[in-house]
Amino acid sequence: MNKSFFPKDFLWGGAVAANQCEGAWLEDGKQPNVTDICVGISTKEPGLAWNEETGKWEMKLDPEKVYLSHEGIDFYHRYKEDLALMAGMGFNSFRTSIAWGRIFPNGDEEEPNEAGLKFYEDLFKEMRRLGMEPVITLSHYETPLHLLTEYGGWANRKMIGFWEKYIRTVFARYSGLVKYWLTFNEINNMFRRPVISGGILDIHPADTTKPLVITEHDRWQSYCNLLVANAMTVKIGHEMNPDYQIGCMLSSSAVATYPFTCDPDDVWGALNLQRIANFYYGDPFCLGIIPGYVKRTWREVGYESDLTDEELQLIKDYTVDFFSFSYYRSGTFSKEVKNAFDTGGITGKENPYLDHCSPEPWKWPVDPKGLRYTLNVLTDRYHLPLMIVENGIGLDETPDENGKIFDDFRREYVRDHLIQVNEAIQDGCEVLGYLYWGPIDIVSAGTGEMKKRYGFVYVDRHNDGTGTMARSKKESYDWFREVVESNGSCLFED
Ligand code: BGP
Repeated sequence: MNKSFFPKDFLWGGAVAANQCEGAWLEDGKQPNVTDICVGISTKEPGLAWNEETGKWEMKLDPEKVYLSHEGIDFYHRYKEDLALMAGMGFNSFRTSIAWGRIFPNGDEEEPNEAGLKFYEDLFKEMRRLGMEPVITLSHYETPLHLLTEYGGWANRKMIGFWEKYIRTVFARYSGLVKYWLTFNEINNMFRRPVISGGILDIHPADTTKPLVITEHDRWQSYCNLLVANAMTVKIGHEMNPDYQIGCMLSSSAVATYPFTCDPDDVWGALNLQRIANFYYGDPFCLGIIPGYVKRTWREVGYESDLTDEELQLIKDYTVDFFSFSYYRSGTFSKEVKNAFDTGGITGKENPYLDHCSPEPWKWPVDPKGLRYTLNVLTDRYHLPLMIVENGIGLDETPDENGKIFDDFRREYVRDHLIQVNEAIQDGCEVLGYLYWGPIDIVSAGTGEMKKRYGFVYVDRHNDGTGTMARSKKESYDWFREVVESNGSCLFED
């Protein structure tokens, strides 16, 4: 049946992250967070160097590199203009993150930084003034760098205490302004990008030229610490404000991992990949259990968890209120190739049944039905409300001689994915909202580029750091406004 089933209170909006848009990386008291030393989270060379005298890692930026995130798109100073552009599309919600380093610059201070608290208070008030429900990520790869270089980041149990101080501070300050909170953005990517996306650093490195190497012990110790921190966030959030809705946020493109053949090895491999790339966090966050397949891995790598019975009970008792996630594309598992990963999901053998992908150089396959599949798999597994907080397509776009950008590819990508969301709602999936990733051009997470543009709004800023920062609407801007204002029904009109 071709008609809209989007509920009347459906959240329509867009999503960004502090480290990819705000800029002002050292302004008003903020100290570096871990993304500030990287050009994209896929970097193999973060700006870290070992100091023999202090016996610690320290920030050492590469003068040859352009760290676009340091200025971002200057959202820190221009957010009123940008939110007005979002409101111009009829958004009733908007996702961004609080940069932890604006609130506790080094992460271990006793008192918070008032300038940072005030910035986000003004930002959330402006969202509400414009009719947008804030959806706020507590950590979007923005762990204060000092917590890594001084303590080793999430491999150190002390992080749980630093985290508690941070969330109590922001939960108290933004009560009445924020209802939806997301804990750790795509924390399931931590195993592939432990330093940047998880916030772990080996402070006793065997090789002081390799800052990205971590031990199996630190990997799984951080996993356990994060499970405790996530459950603690739900507990404290509900105690401080019963209206708070607290969700996990997982990269979930890998849920749509298809067996490349009906060879049982491929079928098993696809399930195993869903587990090691997504469910190994989703199961504890949503079901309160540490799954047997994780414990098998612990036996195989010789890791012994030090979680106490009290902590295991906390994890069991305080599961999340909803499951938020990113979906960009599907992938395949074949026993003949080794899967790789990027910020959009897994890469492996190309699926011959998908008829197109995004243009060069990223060539992300387009699989709208994979989003319906993902929504249904997550519903069947967790029976929780779901919020799509990232879906979108990055394109290399240049305005024409009249300053226009005709982004038909983006309009068709969004249309086809929303039609599948509509199907999933009819399948019985409880979908809270669709927040498009990057409604305004921002710095790419994976590559640290401006060239990879997601926006309905173009920003005149380029990979080499040049540009006027001027904003302009792309062709898709008015189309998406019509989708939002019609609550999706225009998708089904001839
Ligand atoms: C996810 C991140 C976002 C966003 C997205 C797109 O991993 O949560 O920060 O950037 O990837 O990735 P990219 O910007 O690399 O295209």
